[in-house]
Amino acid sequence: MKTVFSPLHAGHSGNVELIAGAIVPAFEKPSRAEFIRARVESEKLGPILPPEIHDLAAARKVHASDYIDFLPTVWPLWEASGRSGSAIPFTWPTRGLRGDVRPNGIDALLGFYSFDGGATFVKGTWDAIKSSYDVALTAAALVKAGEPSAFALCRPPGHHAGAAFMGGYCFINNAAVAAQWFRDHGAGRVSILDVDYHHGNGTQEIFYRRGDVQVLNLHGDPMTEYPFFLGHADERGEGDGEGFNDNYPMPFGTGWDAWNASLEDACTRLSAYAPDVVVVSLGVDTFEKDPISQFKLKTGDYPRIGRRIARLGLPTLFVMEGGYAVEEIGINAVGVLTGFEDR
Ligand code: SP5
Ligand code: ZN
Repeated sequence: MKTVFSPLHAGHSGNVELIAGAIVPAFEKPSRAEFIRARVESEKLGPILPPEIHDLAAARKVHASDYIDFLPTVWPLWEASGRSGSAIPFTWPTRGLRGDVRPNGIDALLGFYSFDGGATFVKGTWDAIKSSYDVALTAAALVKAGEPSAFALCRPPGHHAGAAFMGGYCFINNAAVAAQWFRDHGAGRVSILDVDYHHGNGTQEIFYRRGDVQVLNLHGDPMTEYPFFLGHADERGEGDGEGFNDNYPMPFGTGWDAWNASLEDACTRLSAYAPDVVVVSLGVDTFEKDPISQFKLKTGDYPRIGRRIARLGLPTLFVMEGGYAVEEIGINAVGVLTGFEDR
C-alpha cells in the first residue's frame, strides 16, 4: 500500500489546549505523524510519496467558501493584532445568540468559524492544513487510478470540521473532501467508515441530507464523551440522506467484543449500500492507553479491523484522524493497514 505524507505538517506545532481545567500542550502534536511514518517504513508497508499540490476547489465543494477563505488569514490577522502564542477561539454563537451575522475582528471570526477551542493556530498551521488536504487528494487519486488501497497520512486530522466550522484539532475535513472528490470523478456512491474514538460530527453534518455518501460512525457515546452534541443513534440522516447516516455510540470501557459487534453491523450496512469506494476515517484513539479516550482496544485488535475492512472487497482510502498514545500510534495505525493487506 502506498502512503502519502508531507513534512509540512510539522509547522503545526507548539499549540496548547484547555483540558480538565488546565492549559496544556496539545495532544495533537507533530510526533504523532512522525511515529506513523517511521512505522510505515519499518514495516515496509510500501513507498511514501509526497503530495501533489492542489488548488482549493475540492475543499469548497464540502466547505463554505467564506470558511475556506478565512483559514489562511487567521495567523496574519492574529499577528496584525499584536498577538503571539496560539490563536484560540473563545466565544461561540450558541442558542440565543446570532450565528447568522458574520462579525469582524479575529477573536469574533475565530468563534464564528468554530464549535470549540480545540482548533488552534500557530504560524505554520495553515501550511499544515493545506498539506493535509493535498495528502488526502493525492492518495484518493491513487485509488481512483486503480490502487486497491492507499494511506493518506494526514495531519492535522479532519473529521470534526463541518461545512463552515473547525474544532477538535480539525480544520479541513480531509475524509469528506476525498469522498466528494470520488463522487466528482466517477464514483456513484461512497461510504465513509469512521472508526476514530470520537464522533465525526463534521463528516455527519456535511453529508446528512445526501444519499450519495453513506456515513457510518463508531464512537464514544456523546451523552458522556466529546463532542457531546452530536452522534446519537437516532441521527439517521434527513431528506435524501434519510437512512444513510448510522451512529454506533458506545459506553466508556468498551473493548474489542462490543466494538467489533458495532463494526460488524456497520460493515453489513456498508455492503448493502454497495458503494464504489470506501473512505476510512482512521483514528486509533480507541486504544486502551490513549490519554484522552476511554475505550479498551489492544494493539492486537487493529489488524483485525483492517482484515474486516478488506473483506468488504472494495477500493479503500485510509485517511488518518486521531490517536494520542504516540509511542504506540504507529504500531496501531499501521497494524490496521497490514491487517488490510493480510500480512
Ligand atoms: C481528531 C480527534 O481525535 N479529535 C479529538 C478532540 C478531543 N478534544 C477534547 C478532548 C476531551 C477529553 N476529555 C477527557 C480528559 C481526560 N483527562
Ligand atoms: Zn478522535
